[in-house]
Amino acid sequence: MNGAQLLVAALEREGVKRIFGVPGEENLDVVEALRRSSIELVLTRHEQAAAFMAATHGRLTGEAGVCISTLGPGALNLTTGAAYAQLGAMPMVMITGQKGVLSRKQARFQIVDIVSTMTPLTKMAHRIIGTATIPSMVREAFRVAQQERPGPVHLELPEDVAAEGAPEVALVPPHPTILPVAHPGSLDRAAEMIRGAQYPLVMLGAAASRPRLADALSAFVRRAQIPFFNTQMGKGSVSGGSGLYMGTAALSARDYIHQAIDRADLIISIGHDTVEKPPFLMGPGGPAVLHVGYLPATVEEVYFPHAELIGDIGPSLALLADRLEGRLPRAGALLPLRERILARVGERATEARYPLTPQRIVHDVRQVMPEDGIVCLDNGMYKIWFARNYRTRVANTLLLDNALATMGAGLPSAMMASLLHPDRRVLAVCGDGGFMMSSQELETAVRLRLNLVVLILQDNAYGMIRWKQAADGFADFGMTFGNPDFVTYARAYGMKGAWVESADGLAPALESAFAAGGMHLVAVPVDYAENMRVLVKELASVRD
Ligand SMILES: Cc1ncc(C[n+]2csc(CCOP(=O)(O)OP(=O)(O)O)c2C)c(N)n1
Ligand SMILES: [Mg+2]
Repeated sequence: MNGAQLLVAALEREGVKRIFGVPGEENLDVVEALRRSSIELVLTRHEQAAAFMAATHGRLTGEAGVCISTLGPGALNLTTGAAYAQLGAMPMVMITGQKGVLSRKQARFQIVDIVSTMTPLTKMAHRIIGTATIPSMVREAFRVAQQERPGPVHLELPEDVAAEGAPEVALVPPHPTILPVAHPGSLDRAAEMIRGAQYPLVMLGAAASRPRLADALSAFVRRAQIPFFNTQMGKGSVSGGSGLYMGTAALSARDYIHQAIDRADLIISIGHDTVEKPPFLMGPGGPAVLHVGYLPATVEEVYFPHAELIGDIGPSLALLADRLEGRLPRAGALLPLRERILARVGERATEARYPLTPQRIVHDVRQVMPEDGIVCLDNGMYKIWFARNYRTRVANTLLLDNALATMGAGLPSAMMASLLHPDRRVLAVCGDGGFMMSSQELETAVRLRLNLVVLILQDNAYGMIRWKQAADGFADFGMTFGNPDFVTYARAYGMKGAWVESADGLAPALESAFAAGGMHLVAVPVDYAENMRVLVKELASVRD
């Protein structure tokens, strides 16, 4: 056995089924070990996409996704994915090659200090310097990546260590961990705060979307009967139909949902992670905030909770509900605002304008997606519209990145969702800018025979920045570009492509793409005039 085989055996022991990446010659021993293993090597066409896919595996399963690259240039291409997983709290293990460490036959060719590069982008970055430590380092990598707050870990395996004969070292088996639950003293204090509130409101943040939490959160909301809203990354974490959903805070202030937030005297903030664009701004004289989290809140200028409930969120909330159930006569005090907020947000959703309005696109997508269908967004203007207007009823069915908010992750994250859930409808929604940052991965998706529909919103521009430019009073300059003919482009990859030709054409185009199965691209022209009309002019009149 050599170091590479020991590494792969340790990965198998962690339950790894797939590794995503682009190998280089420094990884060849690892590739050979993978060939003889149960793990599938999934080649991508850019390392960044491999990292986005591995991170999304971690996000959707709680188990670290794994990606691999060569040294120097390949490893540097993983860095955006590392930051994506770090800010987004997605467990991931990145393995990169390196030249031999015992001799330097190629001098400094391609050598970049990747461990130092990765250190600020990860929870842990280490070079493996001998085969004896491989089992413990792999176990430690997965432990660190997966434990709260989850994130990326980097291991560098130099090619001479990979090729070196490995002694008989036992693998370190993983074991189940049970997290501590909130202390009875803080539970009593939290319950007292909530019982004393006149206008309580629950907020569900990014950590509320951890895959294991959905049932516990839904139970808490059902038992406490306090209305809730969510942050962008907290969408779907409570099963729908509770009648308590008030909206999504896609903007930091002055959206309709802020009418409820501003009236609340207590916000029970569950799983909020301040990597997200603030869902509301704390300031002097605002509501009291009770932070419920796996870890204490980070204190920010705009987020400084007055009390905290720290511990495993699910069981802690069950104990909190024991102290609240049936003892909150004011639980629903903010509910009378609900109808009006949701009605305002839902306005003009069926307008027959062409090019299509963002509201219409969100509406039509919702119509063709079943409750458990997964929509994966890239980053652009439409993200705000989907966050505000798209109603989710199942956890992790609207995957968006409100943390690094990078362009280019929409398609790879949808590919991962489709690999994990081949029997569910999966839709990637991308702008014409973001799509072209990872469009080469269509080849990967076709090769993997995925069932996936990619919807491209075409405005021939970096629309989001163009909107900000206009909203800030700058001249319209420097934000437009040309595009390939997306239908022809899709066909070149062996996929089906369709262009939406009328306002009523989007839903049928998506429906027939899903019905046919396989890889489809649907391109639709979008009219972003609504950005100004709604998000600037109309919302300016919403009470501060
Ligand atoms: C990698 C990266 N580069 C730049 C940005 C800044 N940025 C945010 S949205 C955006 C425009 C997105 O354009 P497009 O994908 O066409 O979506 P649209 O807003 O036009 O719908 C840009 C440039 C970013 N978030 N990520
Ligand atoms: Mg665009």
